[in-house]
Amino acid sequence: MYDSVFVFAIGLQTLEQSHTLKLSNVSCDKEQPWDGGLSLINYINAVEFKGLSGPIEFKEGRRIQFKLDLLKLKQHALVKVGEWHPGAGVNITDRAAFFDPGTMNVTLVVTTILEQPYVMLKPQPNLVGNDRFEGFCIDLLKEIASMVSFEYRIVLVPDGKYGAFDFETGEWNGIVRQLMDKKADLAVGSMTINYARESVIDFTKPFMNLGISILFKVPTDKESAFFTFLDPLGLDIWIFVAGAFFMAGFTIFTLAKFTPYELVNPTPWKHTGHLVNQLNISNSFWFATGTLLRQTSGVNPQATSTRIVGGIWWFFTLIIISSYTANLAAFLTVERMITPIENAEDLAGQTEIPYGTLESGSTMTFFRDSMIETYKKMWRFMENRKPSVFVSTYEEGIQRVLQGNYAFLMESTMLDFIVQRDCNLTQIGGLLDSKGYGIATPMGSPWRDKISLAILELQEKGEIQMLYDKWWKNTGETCTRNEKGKESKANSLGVDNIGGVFVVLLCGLAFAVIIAIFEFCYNSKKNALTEKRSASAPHQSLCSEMGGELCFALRCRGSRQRPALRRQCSKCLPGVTYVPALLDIPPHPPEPPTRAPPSNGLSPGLSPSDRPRLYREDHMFDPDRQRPHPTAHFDN
Ligand code: CWD
Repeated sequence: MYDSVFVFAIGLQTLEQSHTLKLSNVSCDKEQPWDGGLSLINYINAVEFKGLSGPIEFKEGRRIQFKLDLLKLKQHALVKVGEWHPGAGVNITDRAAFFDPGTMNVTLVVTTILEQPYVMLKPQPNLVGNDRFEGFCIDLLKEIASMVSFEYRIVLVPDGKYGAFDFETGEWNGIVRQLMDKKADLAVGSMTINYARESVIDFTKPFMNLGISILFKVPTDKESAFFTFLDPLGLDIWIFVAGAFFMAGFTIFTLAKFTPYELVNPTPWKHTGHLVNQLNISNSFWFATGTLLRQTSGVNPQATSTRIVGGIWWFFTLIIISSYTANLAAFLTVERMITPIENAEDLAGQTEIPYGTLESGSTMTFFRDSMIETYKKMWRFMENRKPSVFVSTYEEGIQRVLQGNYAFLMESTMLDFIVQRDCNLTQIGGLLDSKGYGIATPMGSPWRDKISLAILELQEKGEIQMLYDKWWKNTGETCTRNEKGKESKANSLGVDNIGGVFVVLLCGLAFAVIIAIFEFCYNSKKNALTEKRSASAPHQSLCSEMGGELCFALRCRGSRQRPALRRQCSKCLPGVTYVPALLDIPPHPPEPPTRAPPSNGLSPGLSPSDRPRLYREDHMFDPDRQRPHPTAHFDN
């Protein structure tokens, strides 16, 4: 400035010496230049002298032959670190100086606000200055100050507010106001970076990420435990189990009726000749009931097909009962929370439970400025609710939540800190938004970039995470809540969980039906062959044999005749006892002989001449399972 005024003065003086200076009024509207202007420019261009900024010389109206020094503000002085020439541009002479943080002996005023665990007052009363404070942000500030090299003095914000724009007064308040008025150089705390603030103050890179969430009191009302025993299985599973029970009972009953191998001697110690199908309708369902309830029923299937049904039903009941027992244990031990609200939409959709935020904080402005319909609705509710739902400190918000019937919308980092320490409080739903905390500076502060670099370095080294662990996890008494509590809320088992066992049951029943058909065919064929071989019996075809058997199985009443073998249903009551057909057996069998039994597996005491008769008997009663006593009495 000095040199330029001097150049102007010399030019004007030279002009005055050669011309008589005529001063005239010049109008801004009329584009009429001052007559002496051109001469003055020419005299200025001709000036040459050594000024403060070096030799001064002009060519075509531009200064030539000069250079500018590049200076760096160090602790006590400005140090030259390079030069700039009009033609050559910048020439750095001290590159290291750009990376040297320097040790400027400056003391910055750091404004903050008390908030656990970011900034807290130490309990000792006689502390002064910065020593009065502790917390996550205090440790962070200490680290940053040593990296960026500055001293600091912590002061609390007078109005105890973070800072929000008041539309009525058109003014900012809180920490933001302090920075705007340059009453503080930095603001360290849980200061949320948002658009409105960025337009009046600067923020460093975020050192922590968070979002808004809902703090609510853990409900104490427990659901009536009267019918809790039904809860482990879903309604659909109960219905399917009932269906499976009837299907298994009915299948075993039908197959038992159908298969010829289900007949047993009810008095094994004495051969009366009566064969009984134990699996009548009531016994079949009693068998299914006993198995389902892990008890015995006294009835045991005999045929392969009915045993398959029994086996698959046992497997089914094993899975169902095990699943039920395991889930019942979960239902009885897991604390079941019946929360009236599950998320922000639930809050917005009701008016019974008031909800609010911290006053003059970014959470409040989030709802105030949001364009999302749900949040707009929530803001209208909060704004109009009387008494006010806003709180001036977050502690007040927590107290209101603990008193019940109030939900506090707060920042997740703080919420985590609180719910880890107070088992009566819980988080509802997820995060409503995503943002970060940063260190705030006045607009254009030279400290911002340096602090941002320091924050990035601390983040990469994991030091911020270590500070987080120190202040969130390793301090004070924490609530020993089951960490998995929220997820381990016992849920009723549904088709998705155990539906497969029903499929296995159906497949098993279908397989048993196939086996029963096979048994039926096999037995019919055997009967037909046997009867053909009998000299005294008329010929019986396989089809008629099968028809007869089927008819007998389906109707189970009256009697039917076979040429050589006649079976008759003597009773069609439960526990059907049918008596094998009469063969040509003498009413009084021969006296048992004294000789040893033959090795052919026939009944002892019968002579070889008895063999045809015995053959019939073997045919009637499965030789492997039932052999009538020679004295057996057969119904006719
Ligand atoms: N703040 C807020 O708005 N809500 C909260 O729940 C907490 Cl804990 C703090 C202040 C916010 N961080 C801000 O910078 O305004």
